[in-house]
Amino acid sequence: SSPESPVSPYACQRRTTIENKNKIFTDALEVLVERYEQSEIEGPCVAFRRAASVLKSLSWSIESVRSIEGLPYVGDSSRTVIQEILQYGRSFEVERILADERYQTLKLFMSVFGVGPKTADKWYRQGLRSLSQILAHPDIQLNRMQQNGFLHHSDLSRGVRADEARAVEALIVETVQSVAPDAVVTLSGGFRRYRSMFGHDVDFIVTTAEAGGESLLLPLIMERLQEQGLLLFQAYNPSTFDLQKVPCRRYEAMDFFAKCFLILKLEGSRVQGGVQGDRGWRAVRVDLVAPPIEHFAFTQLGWTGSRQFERDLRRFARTERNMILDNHALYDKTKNQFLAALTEKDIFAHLGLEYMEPWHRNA
Ligand code: TTP
Ligand code: MN
Ligand code: MN
Ligand code: MN
Repeated sequence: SSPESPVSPYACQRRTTIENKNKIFTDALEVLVERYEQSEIEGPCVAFRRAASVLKSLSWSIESVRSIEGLPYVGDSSRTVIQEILQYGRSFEVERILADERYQTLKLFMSVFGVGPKTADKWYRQGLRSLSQILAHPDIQLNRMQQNGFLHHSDLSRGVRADEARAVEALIVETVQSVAPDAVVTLSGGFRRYRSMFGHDVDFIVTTAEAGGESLLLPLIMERLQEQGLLLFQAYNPSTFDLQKVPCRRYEAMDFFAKCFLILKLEGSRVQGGVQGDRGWRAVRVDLVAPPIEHFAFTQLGWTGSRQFERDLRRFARTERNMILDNHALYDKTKNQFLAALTEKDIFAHLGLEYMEPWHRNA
């Protein structure tokens, strides 16, 4: 796009690579997003997310307020932030948030695996300000996920490099081959979008052509990892999938397929040196989801992200096509029928959208 060409209000109609020409502006807007996410205030959160996403898709850098006129979702609040940055090199509102004790503390608490905005806010209101205060507090009961979040916090908050993600992929592929030779592993999430560095985890879809076989995959994989001493933590949700319940009307669709949230021990030379010195391994967050093969394309589209791309894809389906899209299925409300798909391309075609490569989905 040039400053003159129109920009779609839907991320699924904008090519967004990881090369962001307006990072100084989108970083600022994303601080505002985060601040409202912490307080679970939906309206401004959506507005700033959309504005940041529009700016990420531009092939040009913003150099004047005039150049952002007519861009979708860049409203008064976002424009004020952009204008301040253009004029003073920084936004005062954003600086105030960054310096705010509540913002900093909730950000720290929410950086722990298993801690969301409600728990973080509760701890803050109890007067807690650091991770060590939480661990030392006698009345705080951590669940198993949070205990492991604290235990592996320094590794997990370091993020995952692309070469580490490849090492995890090799491990998962090898594990799946040994327990279910017919099963197929597909990388998804940020690393499929070629988002080069610092994913917070590595995401995979595992499925098999054998009817019903997908329900056995995750327990077998976890068992094998456990035998090898590589499973540091697992939270497993068996499938609650039921065709009667889909497509899901909830805006931010969760999915019902079997999935597990893991912390794995990644061993070997490709491991980044940690703060504990060169112990030869690091902890890595890994997510696995196992849909039945006939739903694979929907799961692949839903788990590749980005989250903003997914939100806009569902909004486009609903608003522009009278269809409901989620991680399981696509339902045409005009024709009153499900639309089947073998590949992501089929889904884009059903929606009347030009296919978008994963590396263009970094909205
Ligand atoms: P994430 O792994 O959270 O995000 P990401 O891979 O884009 O970036 P990073 O890991 O670096 O933070 O989620 C990947 C996609 O999977 C995202 O589009 C949301 C989707 N997802 C679901 O649809 N259902 C789920 O239960 C989960 C956990 C994720
Ligand atoms: Mn991910
Ligand atoms: Mn994430
Ligand atoms: Mn994930």
